[in-house]
Amino acid sequence: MTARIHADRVELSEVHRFANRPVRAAGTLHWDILSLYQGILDGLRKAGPVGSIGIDSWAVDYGLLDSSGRLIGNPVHYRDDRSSGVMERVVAEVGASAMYEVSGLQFLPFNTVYQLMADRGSLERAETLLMIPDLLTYWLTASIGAEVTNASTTGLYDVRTGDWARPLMSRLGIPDTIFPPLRRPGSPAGTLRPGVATETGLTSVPVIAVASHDTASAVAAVPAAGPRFAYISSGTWSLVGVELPAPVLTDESRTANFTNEAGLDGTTRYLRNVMGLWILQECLRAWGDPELSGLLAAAERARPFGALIDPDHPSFLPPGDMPGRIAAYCERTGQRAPSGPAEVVRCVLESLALAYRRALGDAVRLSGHDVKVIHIVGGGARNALLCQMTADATGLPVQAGPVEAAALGNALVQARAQGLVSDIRELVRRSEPITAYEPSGDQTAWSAAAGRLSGH
Ligand code: LRH
Repeated sequence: MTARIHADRVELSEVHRFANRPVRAAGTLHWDILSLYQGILDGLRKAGPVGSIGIDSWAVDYGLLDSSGRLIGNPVHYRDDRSSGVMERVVAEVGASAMYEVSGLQFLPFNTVYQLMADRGSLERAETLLMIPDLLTYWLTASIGAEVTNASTTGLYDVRTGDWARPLMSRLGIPDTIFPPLRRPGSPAGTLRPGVATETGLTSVPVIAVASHDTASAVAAVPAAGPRFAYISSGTWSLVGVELPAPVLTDESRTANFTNEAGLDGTTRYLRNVMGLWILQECLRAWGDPELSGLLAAAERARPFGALIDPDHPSFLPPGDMPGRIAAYCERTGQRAPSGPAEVVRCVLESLALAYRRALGDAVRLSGHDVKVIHIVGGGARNALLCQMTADATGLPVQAGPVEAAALGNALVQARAQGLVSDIRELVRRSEPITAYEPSGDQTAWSAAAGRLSGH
């Protein structure tokens, strides 16, 4: 994406889109990192002259470099099952409180820390660990660093001090020497290597550290006008929460499985990972990728509150036969499984809206941060049915958009670092269309459905 900064608005354009297709090889699900890097080089070449570059991506995954700076193996996908059972073992050994009071991180089986514990062999040969955006930055610039918003998803970052959690690393036998110095969003991250400059036609272009965790960039671009908002960064995942000045590290927060990820400018992204549109995407894949708009229209007409699932159930995490897993979940919980795509889609969307309601209720209760409006950003902002259900299920107004929030947050942090922008959210508000949804429909039916779900 390129962003052009005007005096009163930002104009985003897509210059190059490429698929991100994970590859299973010898039983392990990998990211095709070289193909992603090639896509970046192609995109830079097509972009033409730019003032700066910033990279954000999904969190938790990493590459390891050996002593000569070469990548040891292909980064493994967080949906691979190599870390299955590892979290339980590590938590039993170290203690959930001991981990949470340092990292403030939600307990998810794929957090970097558990992946590393499952990757001992590579760890022995590793000199440097780079999270995905840091690895791509290194290939572009030769500069090594760890951007904080993404570092905060490792489980090895201390949210109290804003530094790596070295005592925790030593307790786990993970060498602290592999973790590079931290970089804050807005700080320099090198300039293009001469070879990259030649290949892309871009010379002396600086790379700027942005909020390199895509969710942090998306939250930075939430077009909120005041502090009393919640957000749902809605894509493959739905990241549901509030922005706070400081982390919440209480026992209640830990047992409610809330995360304290680092946000832009020292804020805390206090949120829960809800499984998100992944469940729908995997259903579509299983059905041979039919047109979504037709299915959503059919789902809108389908009977409300048939079967309900808990989207956060671990059986929905790996890729595979999602309609079959939904049916199996329904059977286990004594429900009639939805029959046919329209009913399945209705079940998934209502269940997501209920999971949002639960996460938002928990966020407000645990943080004491009052909420007047929900901002939905990311691809899910296009899904009118889900946006309306979210307003209905929560009883709160929803403001949907922008879809490309992560790209906007990324670009505007670069622009701010160069003195071109002062208030990121204000510029997004001026630039992007927002669709409003008011709560309507039967609130008691949503409350009853929430009660049914909590009984599973
Ligand atoms: C969303 C996301 C999310 C992480 C997950 C691994 O893309 O970065 O915030 O938890 O991917």
